[in-house]
Amino acid sequence: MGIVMGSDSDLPVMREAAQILGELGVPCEMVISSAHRAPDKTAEYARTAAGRGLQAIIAGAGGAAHLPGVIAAYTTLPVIGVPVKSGALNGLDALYAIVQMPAGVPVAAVAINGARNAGILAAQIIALKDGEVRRKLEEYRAGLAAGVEKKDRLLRALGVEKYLENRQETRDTRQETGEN
Ligand code: RP5
Repeated sequence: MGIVMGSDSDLPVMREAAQILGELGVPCEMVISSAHRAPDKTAEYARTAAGRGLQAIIAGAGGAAHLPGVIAAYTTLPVIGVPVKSGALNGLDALYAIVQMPAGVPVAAVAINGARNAGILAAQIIALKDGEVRRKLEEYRAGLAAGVEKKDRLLRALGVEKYLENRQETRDTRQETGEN
């Protein structure tokens, strides 16, 4: 899997794609390129991606976010675009730039800063032909369902007020210990 970003300032967001892909057992490479500042490098990366065995590309950029679209123009691999929140328009500029591709050259856009979902969607593409990744995705989904079940049980046990107090305390502890 290729994860490309327009600048190192996108890295804190884009590493979430790499993290979930790692958990799902999909190897990936991370690359900084730019549709505007390094157009030749971007074109070369996209042109050679399929030949190097990549099966999809995740591309994240902020502002005038042309990186995913330009990559999509140079390859028929599926491209997943991540609008990165940056600058005065808070990511809306990047979202519109990524989602409004002309007919014929699609980019699958995820939410602003939605790099984790980009990783999961990329893994789902890989899972079409890779049973082990599919199994890990199923496990991941089961974990999500178990998380909802746990919260539901706790809400029933504590009631609304105590649940919210407990939730706030958990958040405060997470912030203190630097956990997400
Ligand atoms: C975009 O411009 C990048 O993807 C980044 O999100 C934004 C700002 O880049 P830097 O000025 O931080 O390098 O091309």
